[in-house]
Amino acid sequence: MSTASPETAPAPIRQLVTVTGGHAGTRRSTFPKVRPPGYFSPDADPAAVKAFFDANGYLVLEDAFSPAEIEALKNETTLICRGDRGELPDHPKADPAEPDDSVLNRFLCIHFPHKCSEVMLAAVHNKPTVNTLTNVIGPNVKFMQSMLFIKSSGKPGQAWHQDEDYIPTRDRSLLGSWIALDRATIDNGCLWVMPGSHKPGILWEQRWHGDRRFDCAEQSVGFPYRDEEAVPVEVEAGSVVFFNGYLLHRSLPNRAPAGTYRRSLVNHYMSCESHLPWGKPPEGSHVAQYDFRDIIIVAGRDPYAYKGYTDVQRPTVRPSGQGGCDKWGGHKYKDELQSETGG
Ligand SMILES: O=C(O)CCC(=O)C(=O)O
Repeated sequence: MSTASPETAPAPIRQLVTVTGGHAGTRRSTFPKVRPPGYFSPDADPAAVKAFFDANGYLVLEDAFSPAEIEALKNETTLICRGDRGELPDHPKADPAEPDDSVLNRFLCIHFPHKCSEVMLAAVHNKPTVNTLTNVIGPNVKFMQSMLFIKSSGKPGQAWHQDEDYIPTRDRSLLGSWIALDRATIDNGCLWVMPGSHKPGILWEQRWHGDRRFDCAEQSVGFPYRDEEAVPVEVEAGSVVFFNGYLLHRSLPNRAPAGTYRRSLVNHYMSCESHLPWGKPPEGSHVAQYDFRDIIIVAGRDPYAYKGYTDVQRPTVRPSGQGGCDKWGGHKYKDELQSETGG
């Protein structure tokens, strides 16, 4: 029996945004019908998978997540953005009457969604993913961070960069696992990779780009590869793109029709054997001893288990660059500088 009076009647059930992503139902001509090299199914020969990854620094695992799992992750994305999994910094909980599209449009990327969502946390342990991780990294694998990209139409991409610039390992074992929640295409801002660029083991200089196609993070410069050598990694929802932490990669803006998204969940892993000197070492401790311990073991054993584990990271919202990059150093875009100097 309902006890709701007209004054206390519950808000109407909201329609969660789950089916508007990518180009569902409108396969674009750019999408590879015949897959390029580097696309594997979960039952592919592990030796072939590892050989491709070692040579190129990336690979695609198709059908790693079921359609039901992807639906659950998209639902959860909407709930996180609305503040229904805990209020996000500087983003008050959305009014129940506000449409999902309007809420999702406020976000480019949310860091550490696994800290507020059981569904996001479960994705960290996805079986085909863990099988691939143990194949290419080794038997002992730990996880340390997640990022949830919403990237609605019109949102910027990320300029060329290498993830080990942000999350340093001591054995070059960092690996990103980029889970497509929507079909990712050139139009809606898929990943682009520079095949083989992980091999020299060099972290290239980073500089502010001043380019409105990209968000506030800096871009790598000075490397001996041309943009024309880059490969777009177009994938279906449910596929995972794995890439080495030294691989140069970028994404371009989402130029797909308004009201669509290029959602992806990116989880980062590395070998358990390496310390993780990530962030500022505690007062008085040397970086050589520093080992960040807010981690999850996803395979094998942790030789540093005796140190224990922490739970310190919380969800944060990454600035999109729209409205300026003040929080990331007050950088100005090229066109702003030109208009200031009258150029
Ligand atoms: O998803 C994107 O647009 C960029 C992701 C990326 O660059 C990363 O995860 O390092």
